[in-house]
Amino acid sequence: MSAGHPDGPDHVGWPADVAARYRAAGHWRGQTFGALLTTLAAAYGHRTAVVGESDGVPARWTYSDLDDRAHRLAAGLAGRGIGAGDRVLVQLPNRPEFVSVIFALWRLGAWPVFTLPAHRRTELRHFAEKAEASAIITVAEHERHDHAATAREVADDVASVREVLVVGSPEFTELSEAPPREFADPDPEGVAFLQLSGGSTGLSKLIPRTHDDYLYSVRESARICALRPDSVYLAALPVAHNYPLSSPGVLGALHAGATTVLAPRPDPGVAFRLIESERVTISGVVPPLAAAWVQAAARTEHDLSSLEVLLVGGAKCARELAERIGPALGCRLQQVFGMAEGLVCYTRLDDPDELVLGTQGRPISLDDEIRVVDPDNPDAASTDEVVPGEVGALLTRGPYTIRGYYRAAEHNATAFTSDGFYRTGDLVRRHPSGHLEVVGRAKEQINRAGEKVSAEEVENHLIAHPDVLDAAVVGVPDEYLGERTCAYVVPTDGASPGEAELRRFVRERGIAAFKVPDLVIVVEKFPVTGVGKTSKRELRAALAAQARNR
Ligand code: OOB
Repeated sequence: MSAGHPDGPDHVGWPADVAARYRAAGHWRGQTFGALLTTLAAAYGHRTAVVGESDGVPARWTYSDLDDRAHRLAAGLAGRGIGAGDRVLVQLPNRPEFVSVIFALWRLGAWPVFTLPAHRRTELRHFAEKAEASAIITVAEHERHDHAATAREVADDVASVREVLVVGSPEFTELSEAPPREFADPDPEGVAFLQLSGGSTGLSKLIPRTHDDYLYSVRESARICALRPDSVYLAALPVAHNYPLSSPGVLGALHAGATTVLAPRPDPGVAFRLIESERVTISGVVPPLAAAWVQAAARTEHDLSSLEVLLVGGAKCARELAERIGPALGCRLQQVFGMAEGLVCYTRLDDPDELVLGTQGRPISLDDEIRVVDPDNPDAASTDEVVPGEVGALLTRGPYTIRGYYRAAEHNATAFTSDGFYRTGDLVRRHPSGHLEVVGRAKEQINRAGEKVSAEEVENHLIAHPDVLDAAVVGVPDEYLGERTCAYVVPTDGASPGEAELRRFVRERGIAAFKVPDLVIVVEKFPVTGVGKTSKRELRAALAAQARNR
């Protein structure tokens, strides 16, 4: 582990014998991300690594440029006291500096904590506290939000945060131009960064991923998605998310010596222009975005003929949508079902259409262990498997799936089985080929266009309102988003809170806009289950009935 941050109560690693097996199999190769960039610069120096815009100014960096920038920035950050084992909140939109910042941190052995541009004060404060972050790297403004001001508020509240660095500011530019220095390469089996969980019980958990484990998934993702040096990957989704970061994402594209184009926005207007101008060969989107692209493709003037593969994942891609993608966009569909905790499944490019259209793929690795267990038993052990072909709850363990969240011993006791399987909370059917079909979810999470919303987290914000006695948040099927959030609320005696007021209240608690309930329904009381718990099943049924009667 990195200096000063011992493996211990904070971080659950793989058992020694299992780690030895992953090393022997060649999955874990003892390379860090910093060392990888050095290798890439030597192999692909003059090829284009990253294309994007920095504050409206077009940028086009070769592998050598990126390597040099990461070296200089690492030296600049070191000069500000950032070093091995430090946690640094990174909140950056899709711009080239995202890539130089994370490689600079990796070179220092510091850990990026990947927050999304959508996150707000309360979430950032939680991540900073939990990680005891020493710095926040952000931008001045993005999508009309003053990120620098929010970061400074967080820094005022969280004692560990010593620095707020604003990409694009003169101060940051100066840091980025420091004379390059070499730093000791961190332990490849140590934590490289903290990714965020979607969250199902309260707030998002921090996910410790190591250089070795993540690089294995990146390398295999690049291979499975057939990335080559002349591939061009369009990062349309926010790149800090695990999917556009590594499935195959920016890191997969870099690993292959390919070019990454960072789209500042994912809508067809921006994405199609970039596909044409940069001759993009591959991209990855969530189902609602795939639907928007399919629709827009029918009337676009842009030439999309370079596009070979479109990955769709993050949420279930309906069969009807899956069938329209290839014909509409003139490319091959590749489904991806993954999670920041580890496991990633892909349909393969040479799979028969039936599997590509009807499943969410099979795991990256033969060493990904998959168990499908009794869905009605939340404590099911990894050995309680259902009959093959039946629907069950997915458990997994493997060479790039974590054994525990960061600093979360209590939660880990239920999120993982005693033998180290991660309880994904997804309901799946396993096909004889090993492909998984995702059929639902057993976790208290709403998947809103691929963005994950923890019901409990939003309920807690609602209950904080003086007029709210109790709250229950459920997902409602939505044609465009897949699901929307609906909050049922029981008011305190005599109170009658309005929907707009409650939505405003939740937003002003400082959370991402995608977590603000789409719908708020005030009721007198909640239906209860046999044991007296709020019956979300009945609330969902009531919503479905209401929708039918409309
Ligand atoms: C990706 O990662 P997360 O951590 O935001 O969310 C993971 C969860 C899964 O447990 C599952 O509930 C859902 O998102 N999910 C899908 C899906 N892909 C993800 N549900 C149905 N069909 C799919 N294709 O979302 C993520 C990470 C890496 C690659 C792709 C997606």
